[in-house]
Amino acid sequence: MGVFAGTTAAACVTSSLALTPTTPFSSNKRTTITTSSSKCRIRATHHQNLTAFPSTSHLFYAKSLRTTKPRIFLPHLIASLEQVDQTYIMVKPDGVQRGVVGDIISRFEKKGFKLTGLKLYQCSKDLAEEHYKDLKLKSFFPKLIDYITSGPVVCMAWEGVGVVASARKLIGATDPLQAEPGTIRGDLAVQTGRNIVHGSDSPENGKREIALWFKEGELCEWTPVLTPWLRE
Ligand code: IDP
Ligand code: MG
Repeated sequence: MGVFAGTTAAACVTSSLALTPTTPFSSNKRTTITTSSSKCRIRATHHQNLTAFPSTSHLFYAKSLRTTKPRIFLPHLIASLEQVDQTYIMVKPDGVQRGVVGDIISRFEKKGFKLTGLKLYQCSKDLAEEHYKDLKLKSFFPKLIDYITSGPVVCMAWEGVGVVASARKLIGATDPLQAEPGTIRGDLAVQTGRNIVHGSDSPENGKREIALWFKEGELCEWTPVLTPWLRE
C-alpha cells in the first residue's frame, strides 16, 4: 500500500468527498462513491475513532479505475500545496492589564490557526521603536512608544494559510469605535491609543516582526491533531 502521490487524483478524492454531505464519519461502514466528472471511484472506510488521524490511518482509500491496488489518501498533503504564512500578534499592555489575554488567544485558536510562539515580555524602548519604525514621523509616535513599553505585552506567532489577512479581520479597524462588533477591538476597546492588540499588516512584515520579537529556539514547530478537520 503506497502513499497517494498524484495530486489530480487526490483533488478528485477531496472534491468527491466534499460533495457527499451524507458521508458519515461515525461507523465502520465501507462506502463506494462514483463521480462521472472525475472518472474515479472512491472507496471510503469510516472508522469509529478519528480523533488522532495518524499518518498511517486507513481513513480514506482511493481506487483508480485503472489500478486495482488501493492507496492511502493523506489530507494534509493537499493543505501543503497552499502557501502557509506567519503573523505576529501582540496583546498590548492595556490588554494584559485588563485581563483579556485569554480571550484574544482563544479567538485565534478557535478560528483554526496554529500557535508557534508565545511569551509574556517587557519590551525595551529600542525594540518598540524598531517595531513601529514606519510610524516614526507621526505626531503620536512618542506616546505610542510610551504605551507599548508601559507594561508587559504578550508576543505571539501564528501560522496558517491566509493568517495575516484573517488576523487583521479578527482584530478589526485601528480605531476601536470604527471596528465591527465581533472583532477584538470592536468588542473590547474604545480608543485608538488603547486598542489592545497588534497584528502584522503583510506576510513580509509577519516574518520581520516574528524575527524581531522572538529569539532562535523560542518558536515551536508542531502538528496539531485537528489539522484534517480544519482543511480538506
Ligand atoms: P494598526 O495597529 O491597526 O496596524 P497602525 O496605523 O499601524 O494601525 O498604527 C499602529 C498603532 O499606532 C495603532 O494600533 C495604535 O496603537 C497607534 N496609533 C495609530 N494611529 C494613532 C493615532 O492617531 N493616535 C494615537 N495612536 C495611534
Ligand atoms: Mg500597523
